Amino acid sequence: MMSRRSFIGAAAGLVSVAALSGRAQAASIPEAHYATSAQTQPPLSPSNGPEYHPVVTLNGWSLPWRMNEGVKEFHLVAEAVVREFAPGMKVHLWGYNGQSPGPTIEAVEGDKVRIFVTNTLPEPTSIHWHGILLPNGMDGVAGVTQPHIPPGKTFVYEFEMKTSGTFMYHTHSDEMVQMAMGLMGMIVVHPRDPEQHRVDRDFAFMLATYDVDPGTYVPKVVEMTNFNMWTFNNRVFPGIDPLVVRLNDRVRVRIANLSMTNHPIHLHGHHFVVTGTDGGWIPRSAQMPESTVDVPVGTIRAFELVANNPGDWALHCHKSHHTMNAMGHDLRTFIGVKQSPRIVEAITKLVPDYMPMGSSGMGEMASMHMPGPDNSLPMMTGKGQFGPIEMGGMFTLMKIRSGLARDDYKDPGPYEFPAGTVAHEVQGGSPETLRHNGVERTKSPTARPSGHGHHEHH
Ligand SMILES: [Cu+2]
Repeated sequence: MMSRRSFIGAAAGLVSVAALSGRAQAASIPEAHYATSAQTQPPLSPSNGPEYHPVVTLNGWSLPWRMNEGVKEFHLVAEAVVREFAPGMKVHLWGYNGQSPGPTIEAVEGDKVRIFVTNTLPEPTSIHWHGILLPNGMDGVAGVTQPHIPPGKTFVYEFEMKTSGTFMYHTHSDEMVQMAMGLMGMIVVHPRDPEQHRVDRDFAFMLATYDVDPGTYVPKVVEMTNFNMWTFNNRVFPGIDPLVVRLNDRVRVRIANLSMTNHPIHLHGHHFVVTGTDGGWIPRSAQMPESTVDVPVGTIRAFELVANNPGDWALHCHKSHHTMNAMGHDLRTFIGVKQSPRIVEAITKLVPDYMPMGSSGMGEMASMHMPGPDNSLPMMTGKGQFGPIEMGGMFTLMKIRSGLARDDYKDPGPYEFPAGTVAHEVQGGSPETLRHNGVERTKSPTARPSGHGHHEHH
């Protein structure tokens, strides 16, 4: 009990509905904890039941439970929430217990769980437990395995967490609308033996996408392909917290994809191995070294690395359009096109809000202060210690530092590079000087037939 209480006390933005825990213990439905902020909450160590090493949900939190005669009882409330995607932009979503995605549910292999689901949405819902092996009637497919949960009602699901691994939960009722509104969360089932698959830091987050017109607040739920907000746990850069890691820690990152497309997630400066999916753990003999892992739709990929290279390492989706925020303007490609004042004037007559930009790329936009509509973010933004970062969407940093405490997840600030280790300008490098000094661009020798082609024998 102590560790749960001190966690709740320490974690800003985490509150509990029940005024008296004694009253809640006596009630047949457990209290519903909820979170009021999108900040990453510290790991929630188990207050009872078997020991495990808890995960850290990026810009999220884990749901406390109560133990009732050997069964872990959780309470999810499906409700309308306001989720801040990044400072300056809030989106009206549907979620669970105050946020979207909902809180991570953590349990241990072999745990019996009872999950109460209260529906305060304006329409019926249900929850499917993706990847969990359970009896058919607990699978949450509304109309097929259970009646819909009507607005204002509470249903209960009860099953055993038979296998360890990374799973998720999401609505399985009016799915197109309810998934597009954010009704999803993660489930982490820890091995019974805490030493099995043991890591020092264990991160989890979901991939989701939304179509929110700049200046509006509600995602367009009929959208199928044309999304403009690419999120890690319903946050976009620069609103995504860094993954803070102690030098030489063994690190796991669990990524679940409930968007409409695949996301190749790339980590700089390290090689990792993919160790798990939503089907369980991958045998060592089948693990491949990678530096990018593609996370297909409706799946989970967990990868592990030894963080032996200190620094600020980019962790991002490799689809370059997914590391941008919504475009507030219709942009055409003008790279290499000289835009003289005369041409700009002529175009402006035809297109009054035309902005001359992009003739040498669009990086300059990151430092332009274009007035955007209310509740919108710059397309590319962020400021690093060397200049503008020119990113948005699915982008964050893994910050690897020596000298951190075991449980220190605080942002350590920008990396202090050892002297002489940063790429820098050299003197005499201008094209003119290079020519003057006889450093010419050398044509490589023309390729010749190798001599093995059969036409040689004619
Ligand atoms: Cu992507």
